[in-house]
Amino acid sequence: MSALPQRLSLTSLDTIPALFDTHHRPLVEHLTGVAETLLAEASHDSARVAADMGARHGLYPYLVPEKHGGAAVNAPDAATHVDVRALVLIRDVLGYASPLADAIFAVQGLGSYPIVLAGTDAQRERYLPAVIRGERIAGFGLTEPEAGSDVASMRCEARPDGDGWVLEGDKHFISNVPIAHHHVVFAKVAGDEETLRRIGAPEDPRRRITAFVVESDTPGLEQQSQQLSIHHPIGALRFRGCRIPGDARVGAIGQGFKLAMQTLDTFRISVGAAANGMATAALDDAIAFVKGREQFGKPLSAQQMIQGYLADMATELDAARLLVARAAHQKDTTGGRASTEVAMAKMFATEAAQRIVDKAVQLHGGRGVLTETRVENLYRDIRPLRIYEGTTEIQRIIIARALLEDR
Ligand code: COS
Repeated sequence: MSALPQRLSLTSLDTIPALFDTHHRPLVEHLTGVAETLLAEASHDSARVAADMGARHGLYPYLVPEKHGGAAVNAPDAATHVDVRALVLIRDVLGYASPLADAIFAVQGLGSYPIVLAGTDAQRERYLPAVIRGERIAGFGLTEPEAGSDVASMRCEARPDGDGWVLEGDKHFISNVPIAHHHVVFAKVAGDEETLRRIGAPEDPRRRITAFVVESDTPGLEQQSQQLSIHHPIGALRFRGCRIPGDARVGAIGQGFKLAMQTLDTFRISVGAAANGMATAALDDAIAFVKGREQFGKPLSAQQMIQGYLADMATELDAARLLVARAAHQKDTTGGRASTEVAMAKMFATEAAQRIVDKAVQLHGGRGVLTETRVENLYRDIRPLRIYEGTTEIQRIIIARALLEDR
């Protein structure tokens, strides 16, 4: 496994210090040690081991605001905002050192943030301290077989039943499925007209999406693993007459769509950061390889076409880091929506990282497609980032809508 390169200290904090705060500096120092440990550990294929890393290295507290016992320091609203720049720094380093630990960390955040935003005091007390300690691993149940990008078309239903709810429907591509202790699940409240009126459900069915927190071992919930081409815990949730208590609802009836969007708005930035970390790893390995490999009587690194590749890779990586840091800074300092900046950062960084990793594979020649080579692993690891938490195409829609609305 590669040693920690000098370049890792060039996370966005060093590239653009003006966009970070003084309290981010000790975090980066801590993360350098974390990266060294992760790189030294041989096994990166056990989801449970990777999930423990977030707790062992004190990273999960950054998913929860200080006010609720976490480490996320943030100015605009200490109760509900997480420190997005800290998340960006963490995922940059995790993306570099362990894409598996990175993915689990991210979903731990997605599956907790709706509770941070809209949970009751009792829900926050029950879930957040355990999430911080890593005693609970969280999932985020949004995507369905027939509702991916079009979230509002989801079919999963929650029917009022006595003092609780009954969930019916299917979710898939739900990360952390085999290891999650609970999932924040989004479903449309349903029932006859009288019931819907009684519970105050909105008339438009697309606006009835509501969030619930569901224990993984609830009777009527079946979890099935799905196999990806990378090491990543993921699977499906099947709800069949799954009864959950009334206090499992997170936020108001019909608030679910916005809760999901607010959560994505916060965490999508960090997908860009993870992409930057993976791209950094690819660039490091490419540089090391071309310096050592001789063809036509001189090292590849002495050949201008190869130098051109490296220059393009490094420039794209820096541009991606700038966009990610800008979006994170905007989110941290205004506290409001930053959907356009977030979408630009997510789209550009993940697309750029794909190009960077691809070039790194090309520079390695045949060795680039050997499964034992890190760039080959990265080639598969980077691919889902252009899809999950909103595809590149969805990010373009968000950016274009804002442009058209503004002018
Ligand atoms: N924060 C807060 N509110 C938001 C929001 C955000 N980021 N984005 C949208 N909303 C609000 C809108 O303001 C609107 O509110 P009003 O009806 O009160 O005006 C409401 O939510 C509906 O928004 P919109 O009309 O834009 O919804 P669409 O159904 O057109 O969907 C997209 C918008 C496509 C952007 C959304 O469905 C999306 O992000 N899809 C991708 C889903 C995704 O990332 N899936 C991956 C799952 S996790 S791996």
